[in-house]
Amino acid sequence: MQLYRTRQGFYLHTASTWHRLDEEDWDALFNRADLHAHLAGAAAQLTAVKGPGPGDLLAPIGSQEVWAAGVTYFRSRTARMEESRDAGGGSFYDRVYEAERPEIFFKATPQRVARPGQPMHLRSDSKWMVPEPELTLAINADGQIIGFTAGNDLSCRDIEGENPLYLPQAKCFKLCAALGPCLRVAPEPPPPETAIRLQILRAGAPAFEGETTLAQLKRTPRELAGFLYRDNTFPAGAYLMTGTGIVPGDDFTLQSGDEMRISIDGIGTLVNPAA
Ligand code: DO4
Ligand code: MG
Repeated sequence: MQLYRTRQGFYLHTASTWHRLDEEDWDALFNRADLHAHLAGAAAQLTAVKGPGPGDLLAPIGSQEVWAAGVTYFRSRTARMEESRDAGGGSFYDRVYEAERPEIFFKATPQRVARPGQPMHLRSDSKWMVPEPELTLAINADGQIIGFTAGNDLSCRDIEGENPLYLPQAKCFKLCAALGPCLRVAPEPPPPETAIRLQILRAGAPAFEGETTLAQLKRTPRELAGFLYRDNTFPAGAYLMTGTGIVPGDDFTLQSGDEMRISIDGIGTLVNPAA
């Protein structure tokens, strides 16, 4: 079932029917121990309503921090090795792809997260930026994965390629992340055949299209969530992007006005312009 946060409150979409929930506290809902059963009960009791419009959607986030895993797909490993070759960073990426400990980095506070449709920021000091379409785990305060959403880990390839120590600047800036369009509440991870697609439109025409599946993800959602929560606390829960398996060719960079479209089976399509 899909949980939507909107300007009018929280909506549940299940079996082609929309319901409007009574609650108003996203963090409390996100951290309910019985979330799945609670929403199933609400869907059985509440009357059907008209669903929200695309302009009403907010990012499915309250006080959760957003973190991200990296180099979890072979394609990402190869792209990072190429972009950092001149800086001597090449072997870091190869090693972290094979290592037991994954790369995990801080991505965004909630105020840096764009809602569906909201322009994401192109850094003034970067000439090589790409969207990264990532399955994103919703993890409650107890460390349980409660669901999934689509995430855009907007990134500056030139800044991270110049020196791996610049990663926080390449990754974390105003409106550097987007989440949505909904939180798919599900106790089990999506199946390996789940497709992740990225389309970038320029003046309405495709400028890039790519696709991968979760079968290409080298690590399990539980493994990544376990590393994030190891020796750490998240009182409101957290989101964890699981890495990108789609990287446009080295000659591609985003331009202002481009439309980034990230689709994940079972979640929907997250659309954000670049500005
Ligand atoms: O190490 C650089 C970033 C990796 C990343 O964001 C990804 O693989 O998705
Ligand atoms: Mg990424």
